[in-house]
Formats: sequence, structure tokens, C-alpha cells
Amino acid sequence: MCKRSGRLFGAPYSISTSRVAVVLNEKNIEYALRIVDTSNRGLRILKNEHKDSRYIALNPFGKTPLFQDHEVTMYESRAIIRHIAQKHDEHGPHLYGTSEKERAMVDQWLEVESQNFNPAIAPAVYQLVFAAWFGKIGDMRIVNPSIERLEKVLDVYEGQLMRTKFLAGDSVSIADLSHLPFTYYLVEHAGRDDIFFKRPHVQNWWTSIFNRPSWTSHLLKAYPKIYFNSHA
Ligand SMILES: N[C@@H](CCC(=O)N[C@@H](CS)C(=O)NCC(=O)O)C(=O)O
Repeated sequence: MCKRSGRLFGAPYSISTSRVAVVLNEKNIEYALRIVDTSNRGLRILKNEHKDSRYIALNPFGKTPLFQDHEVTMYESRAIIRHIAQKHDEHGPHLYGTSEKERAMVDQWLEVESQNFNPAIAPAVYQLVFAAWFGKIGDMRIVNPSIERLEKVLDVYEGQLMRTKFLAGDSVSIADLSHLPFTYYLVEHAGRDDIFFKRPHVQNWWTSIFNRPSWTSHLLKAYPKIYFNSHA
């Protein structure tokens, strides 16, 4: 493996794997995607491959993604993107700030994504999008409080984005990119763009990160049919 390459274990449609893929694309790092299908539907290879002892030896929690480069074998998507952004800081955009102060703000907003945004949006996406993948009907009793919680988080984002172009300042960072996968499902698959678009600064922010080549090229790889249908 050369210094600017890596291996990513996961499924391209998975939230956490996509979070890492977009950062690898931003940094123009070549990576081999090793498909680990966690859906238990055996779509690609072995069912439940992430529970296989060979995989558990690399990630004892049996979750995807897992990332390897010539230095590390690691799991937890947000830790992985911090590692990639730091290690390849001089290639592509500075995704992890350029000073201690900027880095502190990136860390703050990455935590906000993980601790406030993610728990708010996830139940809605599971019910509105993923339930159908498993032949179930989404439960609106779970969706509604999830959306209410998300609206409150986005009110804070609107206030922040009135002051700065991106969450942690005027440059895009891993904190912004970390929002792409879940928001993509809610906006593009569940059609709930209203929640984002009724806040003009959140709308501009979302449009600018959604249209980054790092994300569109990931979508083309992960969901070619869906992407082409909705953007034909
Ligand atoms: N906090 C972890 C979450 C990892 C996670 O939940 N991965 C999901 C796929 S997006 C998974 O492996 N699910 C299968 C399972 O839990 O068995 C991260 O950010 O990497």
C-alpha cells in the first residue's frame, strides 16, 4: 500500500462508510472498497460478514467501516476522517482547520453532528427509508418526534450559518462533510428537503456540500441508478 492509498471495508450505501469515502475523495486518495454487507440480506457476498471471526479480529465491535492505510487499522468513522484529514492536510482542502482555534471549532461541530444532529435525524431516516428496504412500513410515531428534534438542531445551524459559510468557519471541513450521508437519505430518498430548505442559510450550506465532486462521485459509485434518475 502506498502512502496515499488505503482500504475501506464497508458498504457504499452505508452511512458511516460514506462519511469516510467522501473525505478520501476530497483528498484524492486511492482506496480499495472491500464490500462488507451488513444488511444481512446477502446482497453482495457472505451474509453478516462483519460478524465473521476474520473481521472481528480487526474490529471487535463487528461494525463497518474499517479503514487501513500503511500506518493504521482503525474503526469509528469520525475518528477515521480526523486521521485522514490530519495526515493528508497538505493535499486538497484543509478539512481540519489551519490553526488550533480553527481545529477546535471543527472538533466542536463534528461533536455536534455526532451528539445532536445524528441522534435527531437517524430515527426518521430509519423509518422513512431503511424500513422499506427490509419490507417494513415506517412508523410515524417515531418519525414525528425525530423531525421535531431535528428542527430544533437546525434552528441552531441556521443561526451559525448566518455568521459563517460553513459550520466551523468560512471553509469546508470534515464537520460539514460528516452530515452528508444522513441528510442525503432524508432529502433525496425520503423527499423531506422542506426541513432543510425552509432555513435559507441551511439550504445554501446543504446545496454547497451536496454538490461537491467528492460527494457526487461517491453517489455515482454507490447508487448509480438512483442518482441518474433524480438528476437526469
Ligand atoms: N459509530 C460507528 C457506527 C458504525 C455502525 O453502526 N455501522 C453500521 C453500518 S452504517 C453497522 O456496522 N451495522 C451493522 C451492525 O451493527 O451489525 C461509526 O461511526 O463508525
